[in-house]
Amino acid sequence: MEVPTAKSLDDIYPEDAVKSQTVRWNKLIGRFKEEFGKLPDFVSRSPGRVNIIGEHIDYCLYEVLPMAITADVLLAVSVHPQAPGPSTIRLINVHPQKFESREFDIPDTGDVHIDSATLEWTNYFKSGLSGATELLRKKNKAFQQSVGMDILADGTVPSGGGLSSSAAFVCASALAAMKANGEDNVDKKELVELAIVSERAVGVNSGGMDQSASVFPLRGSALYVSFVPELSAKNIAFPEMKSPLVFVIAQSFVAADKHTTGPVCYNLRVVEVTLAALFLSKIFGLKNVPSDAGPLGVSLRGFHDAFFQQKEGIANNHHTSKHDFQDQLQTLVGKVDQYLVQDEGYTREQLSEILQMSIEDMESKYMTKFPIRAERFKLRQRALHVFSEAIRVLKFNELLASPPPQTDAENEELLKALGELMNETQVSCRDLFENSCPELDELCRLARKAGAYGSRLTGAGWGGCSVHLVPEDKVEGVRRKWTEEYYKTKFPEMTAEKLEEAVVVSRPGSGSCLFEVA
Ligand code: NG1
Ligand code: MG
Repeated sequence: MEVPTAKSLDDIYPEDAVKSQTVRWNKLIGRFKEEFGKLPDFVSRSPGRVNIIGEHIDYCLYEVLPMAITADVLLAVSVHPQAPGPSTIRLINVHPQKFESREFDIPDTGDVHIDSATLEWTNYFKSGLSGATELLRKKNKAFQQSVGMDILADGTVPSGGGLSSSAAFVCASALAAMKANGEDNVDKKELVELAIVSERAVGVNSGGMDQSASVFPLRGSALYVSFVPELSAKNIAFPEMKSPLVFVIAQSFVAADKHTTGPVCYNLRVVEVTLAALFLSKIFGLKNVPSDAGPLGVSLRGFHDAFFQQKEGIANNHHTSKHDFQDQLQTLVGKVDQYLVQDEGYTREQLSEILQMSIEDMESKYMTKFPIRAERFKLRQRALHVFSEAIRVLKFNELLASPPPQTDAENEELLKALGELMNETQVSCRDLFENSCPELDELCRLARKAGAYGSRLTGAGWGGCSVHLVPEDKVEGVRRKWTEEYYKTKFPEMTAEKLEEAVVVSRPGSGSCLFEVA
């Protein structure tokens, strides 16, 4: 499937957003003309996402269920004519005080240099550009170097907020670079795959959920993303319901910046689940745990499939029915409980002994590319979270696929069941994966008190955003509760404008697209 070229903003946004988006897009084009003295050739757009369920399991290669939101990144682009010598990229942001204008050259070799040690907004552009360059080279041996571009960027996805501004930026950038270099029909899957690898170049050992959720979605659907046997995504329409599903997103305003906290938060978790996969494979004497697409080359899903292959002779576990797959996961929860017994975590020495691998080897293989800091590795808790979360995604998906409720009671029952799964995720994140924080816990508690069916953190956690399944008639009540008991109490100085941004009711939006201007 190809990235679509939108003809009007009605193709891109939910009905109620088109008016305000028209104002924004016109402003963007006007500003572009002021800055660069001409019209852009096209606009490349990619949205942020909210993850409905399936947290921190994408990089373990288990299915997840995010949806695209309306907030997005727009890149208005004018392409320079091809010329010998270095090509120049000029990048301006509509908020130049926050994101300074930059200019850089791409040398004749075509290679794009990224200094991932610095937190710099244009790194995300460079990473998309560099990924696109590589893909274009693969497709056309003669391709070497990207053309130059003038770009004006406008992003409405809050950064560091768990709504994946980074993936939106990388996907929009890669798409812009493909288009600028003459690729009119960009394949969605190719774009996602290149964006996943590109974003790792910026220093985070990420999974593939965000890029999938930014590119693939069709408006009105959630996205069921699978990573095995290969990356694929299925749009899941929400069931027709008398009182529809409403997801409310609330910011904690605790900044969660993965580049600073990576070594003790996100990147550490990636290492822990990898070590858990190695540990379990060793304990069960698995011979064929294949290396896979997980960020460190070994995943809990890889262990899972190898376990059932060796124990039960199931060669292609991805053909196993969802029901049996759930049973397998339940079995694995039991195995972890029985064999990964150390609540206090495992030291490097203990792991080295169990894995029969020297500490130096272990460190150089798994802890060097993305450095981490830890004395003990809580494999038990992390693996319990991953397997149980994978079960919850399957259950949630099953509920969405159930026949539409006919009566009010059935409607209520479905909403409650969905909400309950989200609540269980929050408990698991808080207690087992330890990626929540008191502020996120508090937002969830308040929402449930005001009538939310389900409440949990969304995205990486340790701050950032939360997502809540709320009955339509209780949305205002929940908002009031947060305003009074969280935002105003915790941030008494907060401006009305910022408060306005804190809570967003989001409908499932559409994925990446291009828009031709000239
Ligand atoms: P955020 O921090 O919300 O962009 C991150 C990862 C995802 C996924 C979630 C946790 C990146 C780009 N994204 O999302 O792949 O692992 O955390 O479920 O690092
Ligand atoms: Mg991100």
